[in-house]
Amino acid sequence: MHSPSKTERLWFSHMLESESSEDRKLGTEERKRIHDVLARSEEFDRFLQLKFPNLKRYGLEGGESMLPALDGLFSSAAQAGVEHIIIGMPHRGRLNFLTGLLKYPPSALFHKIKGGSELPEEYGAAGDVISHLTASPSLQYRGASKPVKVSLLPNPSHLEAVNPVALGKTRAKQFALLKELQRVGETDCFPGDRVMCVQLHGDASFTGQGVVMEGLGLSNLPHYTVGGSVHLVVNIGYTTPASSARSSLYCSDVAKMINAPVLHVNGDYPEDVQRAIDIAFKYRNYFRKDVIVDLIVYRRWGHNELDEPAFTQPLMYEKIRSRRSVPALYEERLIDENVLTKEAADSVRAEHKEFLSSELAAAASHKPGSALSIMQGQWKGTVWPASKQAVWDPETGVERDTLKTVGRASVTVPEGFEIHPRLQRHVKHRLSAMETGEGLDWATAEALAFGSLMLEGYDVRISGQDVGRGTFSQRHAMLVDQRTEGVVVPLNLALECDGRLELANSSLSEMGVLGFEYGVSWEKPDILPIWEAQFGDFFNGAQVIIDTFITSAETKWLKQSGIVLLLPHGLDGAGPEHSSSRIERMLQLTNDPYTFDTAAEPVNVNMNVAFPTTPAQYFHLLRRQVKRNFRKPLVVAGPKGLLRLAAAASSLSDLAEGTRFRPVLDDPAISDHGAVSRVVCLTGKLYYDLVKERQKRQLAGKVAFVRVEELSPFPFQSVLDVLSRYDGAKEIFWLQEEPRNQGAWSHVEPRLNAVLERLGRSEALIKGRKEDAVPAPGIASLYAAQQKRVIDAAFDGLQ
Ligand SMILES: Cc1ncc(C[n+]2csc(CCOP(=O)(O)OP(=O)(O)O)c2C)c(N)n1
Repeated sequence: MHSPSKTERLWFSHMLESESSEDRKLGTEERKRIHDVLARSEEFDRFLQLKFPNLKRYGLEGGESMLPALDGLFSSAAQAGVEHIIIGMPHRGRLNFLTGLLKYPPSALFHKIKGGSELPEEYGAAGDVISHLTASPSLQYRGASKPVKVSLLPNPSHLEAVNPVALGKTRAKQFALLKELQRVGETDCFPGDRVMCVQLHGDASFTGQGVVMEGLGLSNLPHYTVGGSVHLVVNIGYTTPASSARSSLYCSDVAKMINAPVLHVNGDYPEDVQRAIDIAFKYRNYFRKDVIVDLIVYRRWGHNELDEPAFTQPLMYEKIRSRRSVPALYEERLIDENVLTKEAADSVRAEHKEFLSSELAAAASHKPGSALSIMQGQWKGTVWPASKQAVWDPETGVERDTLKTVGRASVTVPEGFEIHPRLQRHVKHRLSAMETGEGLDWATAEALAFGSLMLEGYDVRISGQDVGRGTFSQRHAMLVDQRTEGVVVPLNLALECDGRLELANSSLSEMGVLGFEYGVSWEKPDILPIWEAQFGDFFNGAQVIIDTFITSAETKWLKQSGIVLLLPHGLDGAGPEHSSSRIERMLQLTNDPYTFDTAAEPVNVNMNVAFPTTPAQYFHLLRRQVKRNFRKPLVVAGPKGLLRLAAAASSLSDLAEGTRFRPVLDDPAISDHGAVSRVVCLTGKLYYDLVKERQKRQLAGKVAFVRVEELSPFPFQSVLDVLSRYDGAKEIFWLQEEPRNQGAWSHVEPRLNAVLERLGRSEALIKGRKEDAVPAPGIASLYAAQQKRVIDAAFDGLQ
């Protein structure tokens, strides 16, 4: 065994050697249960093969021991007091697991296989393939005082991508439970005691997918631990031989990075498998750390049942084909040992076959349930975003006195706590903004959003690299005592409320951390889960999570999420990779309509994308996330240069009662709209550079800058309302600093033109940089010349 910890090594030797072989023997009932699970799995695979020979079912033949492993794990966990298990798993044996252990009705599966939907039709969902189906039954195990609820999460085809999501959901559930227990004075519960994460893997993906290492890397971090996951690697082999698929001896060797123990067990011996998983569970429960079971099995068919494995592995498959199946071998053993009669074994199989036949007959009349689990339980009270009851634009303003209380609280430290001398300015600035009601910067508005939500009972969690202080040293939501390095989160300390702010400084991961945060968003609606990229440019390491969960979970699985992505964005001479959140890509991922149809509004877009230019707008966006009666992902292209820019500051009155987010901001400097000869539409921080330049060129009143603050859904009506004021304008165009093939233009063009058409105007043009392969150049003089041309374009020809 590989472990640098003597305590753990001793624990294992005690665990393995203290029991005699007699003690280890399973009882008759337990052995019959194993047989039952195996035999039914084999019959299920045979039945599917017979009835649906062209189906890719990713059967479990050869790997059937996965089921007794999971059954044993659930049983051990339930007996130890675990009440909820969250599972992320891939395709292999999923249908066997769903129907064999998770009470998924085979009739529902057959209905789906025959082309039906797994979801109620009235929601217009796109649905997903059979190997991503889910279930969340409550299972009662012998010896357990309570049932255990097992939730198998939906997942995309991208192998391993679901694992951080499962971790995040587990953590959020634990956090909510611990808060609840603290409220009633019960403090003897730790993360993991009642909620457990189980991660299943294939051998090739466990070795090859980087997100596995990212998840393992999170496992022992304070804001990411779940008290240990049990990992089960279903080591069934891969179409490419191991010698070409990995550089390590074992597929599980990646777990050595966190010194997680690995138990290798031969799947031909299901009782050993159950013993291994039981030990793994006990280890996880005792040490509250991750543990791996490497279940060594084989795959009787190819990657799927339509694939011929002998193309590439003829010798191995000659051996495999001569083997008796695992269920058959176990059955023979139990018959030999008089645990089971041949007749009893046959009747287990016959009854299951009969059951499956009756379920197949029932498939034709199967109707997916109309109750959505997402709007039940902790999601009760939310509505479906496409429904008439959905409130898209709630008021998000907050009473001034409350804002002041929060603002002061956000920089309050305990007596004797010594903050860094340079942070005194930060504190003074915030206190004076609260006093005067003016000069609120970005971080202040954010603190006011967080604190006001906490006072209303919401939790806020912000996750990412250095989020406590903020990448640009702007946030300082967590302060450090200069003598002791003790940490305080002033909002948690100074506000008396139920809501908590969790500042989750993360490892240097994007996919793992965003996936984790996304999982948090699935757990409950009364939390604001935020992921901040250090620079927007680095989100692409997490593109899989964005594509396969954030943008598409609602339509694939009817799952809502209020996740917020904060992506610092904007050209400021920082070179190709510190300049762009690739807002064009985010916009391309939305299903925002191209056409202007007021009657169809509000449009249920898959995600909101905004580029706010004032702290107040940011404040309202954050609050809107949880004040809506449904949840929707939000991408915020965040400013870097605006964080402390005096010209961008907001006043308390912009956040006060009666205010809300405004998707379009007209130019506040224009008093006579009819006299304006040019209207420049834009989004983001470029606005402030243009205003400055307009002043310098003394062109006040001649050119107006209209900011589109929300890009998805495109605010057709607001844009129309604003532009119709400029009836004397000779030209209206779009200006952006991003290269022409990037930025918001490709999204804006057809939509802005739809508005201009209503106004009887000709199509809009774009001005700014030309097409480029990079978001920004790295040569300073080149950047400056390009940026000057962008600014000049707003004023060319005006006098
Ligand atoms: C990220 C990703 N890459 C490639 C694939 C295509 N693919 C689907 S299953 C599979 C084999 C996975 O092997 P393993 O993890 O050992 O699981 P097994 O199917 O053998 O049980 C591959 C390559 C995928 N689904 N996801």
